[in-house]
Amino acid sequence: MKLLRRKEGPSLDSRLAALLEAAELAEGRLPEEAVSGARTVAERAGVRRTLSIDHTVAALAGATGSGKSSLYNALAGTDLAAVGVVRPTTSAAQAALWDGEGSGPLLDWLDIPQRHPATSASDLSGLVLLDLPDHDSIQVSHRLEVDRLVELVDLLVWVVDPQKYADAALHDRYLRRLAAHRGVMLVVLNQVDRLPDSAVDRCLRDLRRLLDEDGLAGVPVLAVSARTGAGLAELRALLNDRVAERKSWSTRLAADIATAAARLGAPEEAPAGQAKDRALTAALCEAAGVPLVVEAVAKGHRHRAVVATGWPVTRWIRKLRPDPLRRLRIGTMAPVGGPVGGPVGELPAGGSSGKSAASSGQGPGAEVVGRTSVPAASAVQRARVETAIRDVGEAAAADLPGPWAAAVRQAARSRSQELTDAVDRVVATTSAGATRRPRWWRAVNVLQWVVFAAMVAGALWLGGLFGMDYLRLPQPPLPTVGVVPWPTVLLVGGALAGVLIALLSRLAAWAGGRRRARRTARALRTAVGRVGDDLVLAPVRAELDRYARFTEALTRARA
Ligand SMILES: Nc1nc2c(ncn2[C@@H]2O[C@H](COP(=O)(O)OP(=O)(O)OP(=O)(O)O)[C@@H](O)[C@H]2O)c(=O)[nH]1
Ligand SMILES: [Mg+2]
Repeated sequence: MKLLRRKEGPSLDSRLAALLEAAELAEGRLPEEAVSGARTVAERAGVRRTLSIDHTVAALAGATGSGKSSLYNALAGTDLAAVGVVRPTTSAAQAALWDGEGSGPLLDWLDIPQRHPATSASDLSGLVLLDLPDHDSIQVSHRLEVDRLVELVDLLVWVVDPQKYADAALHDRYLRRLAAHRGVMLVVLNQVDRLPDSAVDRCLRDLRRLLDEDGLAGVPVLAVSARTGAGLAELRALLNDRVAERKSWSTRLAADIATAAARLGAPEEAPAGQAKDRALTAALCEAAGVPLVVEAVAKGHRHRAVVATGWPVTRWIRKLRPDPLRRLRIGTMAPVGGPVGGPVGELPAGGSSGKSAASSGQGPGAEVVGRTSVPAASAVQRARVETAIRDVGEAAAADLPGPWAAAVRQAARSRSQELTDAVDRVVATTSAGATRRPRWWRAVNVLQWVVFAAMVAGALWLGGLFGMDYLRLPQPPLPTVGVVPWPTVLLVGGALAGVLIALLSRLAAWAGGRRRARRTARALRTAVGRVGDDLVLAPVRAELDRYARFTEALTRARA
């Protein structure tokens, strides 16, 4: 017996675990009924396998008056159950035990207090035979008792009689639904002593046809008479085979698992979800005002270049105008733990440092990054984002069964509330680096002031000479460059050089601004794409993954 337990155990074990796993993964996705049904089956199976597996619990079930109690008595060899003319007769299930030692906990679990030892031949050793009330009873309690025990027993023996074997109540409510349990089912046509011999065969053929239609092909059908004892030997032999195999309990549990798994869903390959993230990134970029920011990056760079490297005589005019980038409140608030000149300045040519920007934008260190003043998204832009999110959900849900498709669509939307803030944050942090000042500005600035100083020196020198001439003082000797006196060279040369340096710097700043704008655009697309990935695609992927694990668990549960 121990050997058998080991043989049956692992596969049933893993199938049970798989069923539980599938139920857990389906929680909140599939109808509660199917999920809790699977849990109940798993729980019940778990208990049954810890109880006596040396006993096979077979139940005689059927309509009132079909002769269940008569058959029960005939098999047990003594009149244990009342056989009556008043219908229904049996109101509570009772058990006849063949070698019932150790079956106590099993019968306790089945909640059957009435137990009797059978007195007939002990070749049925290990059989626990139950006489059930009628399944089609006018008494609700009878029907409930039957339904309860039909779920629990190892072997179902349906007792029908020649009048009522085609009853819809039997076929619709029980047999067809239990098609998966055909391996643990027998059908007994009782009261054949009431039929002429020729009618028995016809009746059996008809019953066979009905059972085949119920999906119960292969289920043994026996013609018996509890009254005359005809066919009882065959029935005993059949029961004996099943009891000796001691497999009915595990076959039943396996059928339970298969049925519960089937209620959770059909075995399907989880489709590989493809995500439409391009459109999403584009819509998010538009809504977050990325084109506006990129333009401001270029303009801001030129603005700051003029302030830093322009001709000192006129650069103050530029200072009066606001910085286009700072006007968007970008670069004014640095993320804690990183200099303002962060991401963009350190960008490699590929512009892939959007990651660090995005992560610093979402990390705890970036909390001081306030909202930018980039105008809020227009209704059209918001609608485009929503459409893109919906498309992501639809594309991923395309090949999924209904409830799971709904869960995937919902997953795509689940964090969309966070998008606006998250995207704004990465726009602020990613483009903050665009305010970094190139080193050459400082050198040019120094040069500008040197040239400016020369110009002023020339002017003062000329002014001094002019004053001395005015006061008719003797002129000191005047050094010259060729024929041009030095003060004039300093004044005119200084002015011309200052203007020339300013113009060249402006040219360089124009190119630099364009380059910086391009890099920022790339970094922003990457960073915004990552936000879309985190908040839209990741939940979708998680749900698809859940579905894949679910189908995989379901396949294992059915194996
Ligand atoms: N002729 C004949 N009568 C039978 C046979 N088996 C049972 N009966 C009679 O059918 C009637 C009902 O038998 P029961 O054994 O009480 O039927 P049951 O299925 O237990 O009925 P409930 O307990 O009401 O569900 C009784 O009068 C029996 O004598 C049989 O094989 N042949
Ligand atoms: Mg009865």
